[in-house]
Amino acid sequence: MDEPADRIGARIFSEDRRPGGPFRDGAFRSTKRSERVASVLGAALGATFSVCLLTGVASHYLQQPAAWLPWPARIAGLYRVTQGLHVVCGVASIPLLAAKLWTVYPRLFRWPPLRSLAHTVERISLVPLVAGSIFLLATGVVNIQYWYPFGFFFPRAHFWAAVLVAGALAVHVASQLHVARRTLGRANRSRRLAPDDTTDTGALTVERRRFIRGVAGASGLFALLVAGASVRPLRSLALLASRDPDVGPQGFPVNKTAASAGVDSASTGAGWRLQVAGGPVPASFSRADLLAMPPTEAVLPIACVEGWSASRRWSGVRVADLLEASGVDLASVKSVTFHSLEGDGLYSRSEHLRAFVLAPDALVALEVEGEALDVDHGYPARLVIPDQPGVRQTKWLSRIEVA
Ligand SMILES: Nc1nc2c(c(=O)[nH]1)N[C@H]1C(S)=C(S)[C@@H](COP(=O)(O)O)O[C@H]1N2
Ligand SMILES: [Mo]
Repeated sequence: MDEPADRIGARIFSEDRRPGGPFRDGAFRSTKRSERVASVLGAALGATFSVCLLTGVASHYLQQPAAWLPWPARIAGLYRVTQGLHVVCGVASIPLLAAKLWTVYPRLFRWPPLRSLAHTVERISLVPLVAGSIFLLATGVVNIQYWYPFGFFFPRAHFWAAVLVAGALAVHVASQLHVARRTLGRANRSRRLAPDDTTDTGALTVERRRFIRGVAGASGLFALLVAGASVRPLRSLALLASRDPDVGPQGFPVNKTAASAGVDSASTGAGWRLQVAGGPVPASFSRADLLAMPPTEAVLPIACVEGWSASRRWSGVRVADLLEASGVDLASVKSVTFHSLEGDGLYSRSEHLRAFVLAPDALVALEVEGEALDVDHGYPARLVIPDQPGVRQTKWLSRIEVA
């Protein structure tokens, strides 16, 4: 695999300048390492990272949707699946990345360290690749724990780190594809070496197979530790998940309580009104007015970006019906913004495109599972829309504005 250094490289990194320590020949002796082990782990990481990238881009888009890009707004559970996969694949990547780094880090101490321009570019791209990947997994894990020890805004930092990693990964894959082809090829698959063979070839010893199986097992176990946050039968295994989808007021989780949002009983009491701006004159509805309108029922999930999700039967007034009752011309609606009593929190309002908000199941919900909403779930009224992230299912509605 080590091609000879080009001429300049050979002069700078001559053999008699080779440092000792980890740079000496045979400094790393574990027989678990080989190019094939690195390739197998790389391929597995390629798969989990690709799922994370696609589902991450989807989540990013849904949090700031653009009208020019259509999205299947009526598959109610789609975001639940994509975001669940995002978190599960991210967590499953942790053992894979750790094993991959352990397998390849001795290469940092090869001599000569830089062999050619192409080799130098490939080495440099490893810095954003490794640092970015660790950053993504670390910030993702603390985020699903609702722990924000860092000063930056998580979604933006996570997004830009992903852009960086995707670019560095493209360089890495392009430069390493020939190695993967060779080591994962048919000839190598059937070649086996004696257990103590330390040559860095593609072939697998018994020990290397066991190592890969162990890493795969650890990765599967990590996935199980969070999957239960959205897959109900796995709830009891979800030790790493910060929410149990069946625990909370009315039997499902709450991210922000009314008290922590500064929503008190004075503002949700008899004087509460839902204002609708966008018709010929501003409209206003009490909770009794809304309850008197034709009710619509829908089974929809709350799918939090943090990976937990819970599907419930909601009942309330269809957003389209409410707008019509307020005199809004539905044909000209482009987007609708929902404001909360919460005031000026990060999630105190949400703007939704026409396709989402006029869906037949898009509700101003008043009840869940046949009971009036708990105040922590958004009483007197909350938004519940198909295929939208939880952060955009605004609770404690106060005002609706049509654009
Ligand atoms: N006004 C307001 N609405 C909000 C939030 C908030 O902080 N303020 N949190 C959102 C988030 S992040 C989620 S996941 C859902 C959770 O809804 P639940 O508490 O009823 O489960 O509410 C959303 N609605
Ligand atoms: Mo959320």
